[in-house]
Amino acid sequence: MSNKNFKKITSSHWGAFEAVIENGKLVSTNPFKHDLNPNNISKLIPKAVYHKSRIKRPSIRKGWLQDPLGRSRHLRGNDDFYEVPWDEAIEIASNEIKRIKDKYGNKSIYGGSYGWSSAGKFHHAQTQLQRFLNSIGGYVGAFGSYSTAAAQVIIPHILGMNFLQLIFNFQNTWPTIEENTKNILMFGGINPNNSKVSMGGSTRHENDSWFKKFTNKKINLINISPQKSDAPSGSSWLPIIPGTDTAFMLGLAYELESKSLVDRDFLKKYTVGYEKFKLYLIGQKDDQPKNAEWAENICGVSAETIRSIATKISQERTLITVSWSLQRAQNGEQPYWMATTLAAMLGQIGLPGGGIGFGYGAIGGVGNPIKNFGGLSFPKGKNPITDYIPVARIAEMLNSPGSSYEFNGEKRIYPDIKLIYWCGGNPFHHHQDLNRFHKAWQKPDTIIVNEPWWTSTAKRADIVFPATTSYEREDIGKANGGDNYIFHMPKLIEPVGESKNDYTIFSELSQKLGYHKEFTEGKKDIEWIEQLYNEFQIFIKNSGIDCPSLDELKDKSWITLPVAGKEFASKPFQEFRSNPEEKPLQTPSGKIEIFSETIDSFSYSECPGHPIWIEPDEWLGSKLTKKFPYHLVSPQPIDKLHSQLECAISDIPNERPTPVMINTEDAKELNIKNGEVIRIQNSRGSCLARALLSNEIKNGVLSLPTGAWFDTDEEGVEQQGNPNALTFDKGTSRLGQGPSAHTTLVNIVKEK
Ligand SMILES: Nc1nc2c(c(=O)[nH]1)N[C@H]1C(S)=C(S)[C@@H](COP(=O)(O)OP(=O)(O)OC[C@H]3O[C@@H](n4cnc5c(=O)[nH]c(N)nc54)[C@H](O)[C@@H]3O)O[C@H]1N2
Ligand SMILES: Nc1nc2c(c(=O)[nH]1)N[C@H]1C(S)=C(S)[C@@H](COP(=O)(O)OP(=O)(O)OC[C@H]3O[C@@H](n4cnc5c(=O)[nH]c(N)nc54)[C@H](O)[C@@H]3O)O[C@H]1N2
Ligand SMILES: [Mo]
Repeated sequence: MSNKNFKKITSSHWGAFEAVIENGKLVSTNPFKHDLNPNNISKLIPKAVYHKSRIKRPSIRKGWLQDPLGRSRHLRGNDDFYEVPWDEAIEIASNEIKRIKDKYGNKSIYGGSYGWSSAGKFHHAQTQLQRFLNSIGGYVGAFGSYSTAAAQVIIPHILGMNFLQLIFNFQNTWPTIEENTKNILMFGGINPNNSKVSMGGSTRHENDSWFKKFTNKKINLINISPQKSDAPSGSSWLPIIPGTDTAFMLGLAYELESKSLVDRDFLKKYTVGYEKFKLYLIGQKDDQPKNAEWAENICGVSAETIRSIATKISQERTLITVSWSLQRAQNGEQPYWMATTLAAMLGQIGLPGGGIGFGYGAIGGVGNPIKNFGGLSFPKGKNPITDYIPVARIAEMLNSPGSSYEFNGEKRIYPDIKLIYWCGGNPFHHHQDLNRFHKAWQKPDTIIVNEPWWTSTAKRADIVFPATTSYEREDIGKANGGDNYIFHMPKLIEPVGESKNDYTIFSELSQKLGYHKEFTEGKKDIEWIEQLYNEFQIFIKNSGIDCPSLDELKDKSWITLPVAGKEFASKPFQEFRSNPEEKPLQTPSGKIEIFSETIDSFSYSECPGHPIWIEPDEWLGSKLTKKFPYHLVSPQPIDKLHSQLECAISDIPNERPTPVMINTEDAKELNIKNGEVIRIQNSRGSCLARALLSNEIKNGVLSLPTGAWFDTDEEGVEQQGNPNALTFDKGTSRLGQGPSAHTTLVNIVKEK
C-alpha cells in the first residue's frame, strides 16, 4: 500500500466504523457518522487484530503428526503444535483429505461449520469452506442455526413460510407499529443491545429511537422476562420464571375463552384446529383448566395480572412478540406455536400493528421498513452428499455414528464422521455441555480449522491454518436484511503473521487435490468480487432501482440503495386476511394451523398436534432444584459478538471471569459480595464467574453471557466464565432438534 497513513470506512456485523491507519497499522477506530446510535464494539478491533493470540503460521498438532491415525486424539486441546511452512501444511492437509475421501468417502467429512465469522460477502468463511468441499465431492452439512433452529422447523408447519423470510418480509415494521399498535406484549423482551448486531452488517441502529417514539405515544410496553434489561426503559417489567412462557400464554388464552373475548369469526375463517386445542385449554382431557391460577403457579406472574392483560389485549390493537431466546430451550417450539395461537384468538393477524412477531430485538434489521434483496453471495455449488444433521446435534453424531434419531417426522441415521473441517465458527464457545462435546470431539481421525486466533476450537484441531481477518483483505459489505447500506470494505493492513485468506487456502488445497478449476473457475478473489458486484448491480437495475458501479462504490466507500421508507413498510398477512381462498398460506390447510395434522401424525409426546405446556427437564419448578436451586440463562454478550474480540477484553484486569448477574437478595442469603468470584456448577461441569448484584433480575435466576473462550484447569473448572460448561445439550424436541441452552439449573459455591 503506497499511502501508509489514512482513514477508511468499513463494515462489520456490529456496524460500520472508520478505521485509522498509521504507518500501515490499524491504530484506532471512530464511529460512522451516519449511524444514529453506533456501538463501542469496534474499539476492540485494533488490540484484537495484533493480539498475541493471533495464529502466525500453519500449525500441526504434535501427537497427530507423530501418529496421524489417531492414537493421540485424547490429547486434542492439551497438546503442543509444530509450526510448518505453508507448502508443507497444504501438502499434509490435502493428503489427509484425500486419504479420508478415498477410504471412507465424502460422506465421512463434516462441513456444517456453524458460525458467524466476519462480515464481507465474498470472504464469508463457511461459504468458502462449503464451496471447496462441494468441489471435491461434497460433505455432511447441517440444518438450521443455533439462533433459531426450533423456529425454522415449527413456523413452516403453522404459518407455511420460511422463518427468515417471515422475520424480514412479513412482520409489522416500526412505522406501522408506531401508527397502529396500543400494546406490545414482549415475551423475552425486545433486547436493546442484541439488535445492535446483524448478519452481514448493521448500520441502521434505529431501535432506540423507535422505542422513544413508542413511549411518547404511550404505547403500552410489557416486558415478560427474567431480566428487566431485556426491554428498553419505559417498559413495565413482569419477571417470569424461565421456561414457563407457554403457561403464561395459556393462562391468557383461557381467560379470553372463558370470558368470550375470542374472535370466533377469525378462527373459523383463517385457522384450523381451534376446537381440538380448546379441549386441552379448558381441561376436558386432563381435568386441568389452564386458567390464570394454574398459570400463576407455574410462571410466577399473578393470576390477577394475567387476567387484566387478557382483557386489555382483547380490547386494543396488540402485537405479541417472542424473542429468539425462548425457542433456544427445551420444548422451544411451544412458545412460538402458543403465541401464534394467542394472536389468532385475538383475531388481529393481518391488521396493521397487530398479530405476531418474532425476534424484534434479536438482531438489527427486524422491523426496519426496507425492501430486502438477496444477492452478492459467493455461489457454494452443489453438494453431492445429501446427508445432514440438525445443527446442534453434533455431539450425538460424533458419539453415536450409525444410531438412529428422529427429526421433524423423519427417522434418520447419524453418519460416521472421520474428518471435521471448521472455518468461521467457534464450537468450543457455542455448543452446549462443552465437557461432553470435548469428549465427542476425540472421535474423528482428523480435525482441520481455519482461524485468525488461537480460540478454544483452534487449540483442539490437528491442522490449523491461519486466516486473515476482514481488515486484511478486500470485500463488499451488505446486511442479509433490514439495512440498505452497501460498503466497499478495503484492505486496510497487510495480513498479520503469515495468515492467508480462506479463499487462498482453499485454492491451494484444491490445486493439490486436483480440483482447482472446480473451486476457483480460474478466477482470483478480486475477479470474483467484481463479478458478484456486477451481477448484483444488473439485478438491482432490472428491478428499477438505481445502483452505482463498483468503481463508484470504491470511490464513495459506501452507498445506500433507495429501498427504505414508509412505502416499503410491510403489511403482514394482509393479503391472506383479505382473500384467504386466493392467497392461502403454504400450510396443508392453507390456514394458520392451531392443530397440525402433520405434526400430530409424528406422534411425538413432547410436541403433539397443538401447543401444550410441558415441564422441561430443568426449571425452577422441578425436583432437581433441591440440588441445583438456580436457573441459569446465558444470553448474548453486550460488549462484543459471541466469542469474537474476546482476547481484547480478557486481558483487562478484573474483566474475567465473566460477570454473572445475580439477584441482590439471593446474593445476600449466600453472603456473596458484588465483584466476588464464585463457582457455578451442576452435574455437567463448573465455571468461575464474577458476581454482579442486581435488582433487575428475577430471584432464583442467574444470567451469564456467552463469549468466553472455554478454558478448564486440571480439575475441570472452567476459568473464564463460559456458560456452556454448564448448559443442557438435548434437542428442543424430536420435531425441531434445536439447541436448549437456556434450560439449565445450577448451584453456587463460594470460592475460598
Ligand atoms: N449457552 C448459550 N450458547 C449459545 C447461545 C446462547 O444463547 N446460549 N447462542 C448461540 C447462538 S444464537 C450463536 S449464533 C452461536 C455463535 O457462535 P459462533 O458463531 O461460533 O461464535 P463466533 O464467536 O462469532 O465465532 C466465529 C469464529 O469465526 C472466526 N472468524 C472470524 N472471521 C473469520 C474469517 O474470515 N475466516 C475464518 N476462518 N474464521 C473467522 C472468529 O475468530 C471466531 O472464532 O452461539 C450459540 N451458543
Ligand atoms: N451485542 C451482541 N448482540 C447480539 C449477539 C452478540 O453476540 N452480541 N448475538 C446475535 C445473535 S447470533 C443472536 S441469535 C441474537 C439472539 O437474540 P435473543 O435470542 O433474543 O437473545 P438472548 O441474548 O439469547 O436472550 C435474550 C433474553 O431472553 C431472556 N430469556 C431467557 N430464557 C427465557 C425464558 O424462558 N423466558 C423469557 N421470557 N425470557 C427468557 C434472557 O433474560 C435473555 O437476556 O442476538 C444477536 N445480537
Ligand atoms: Mo445466533
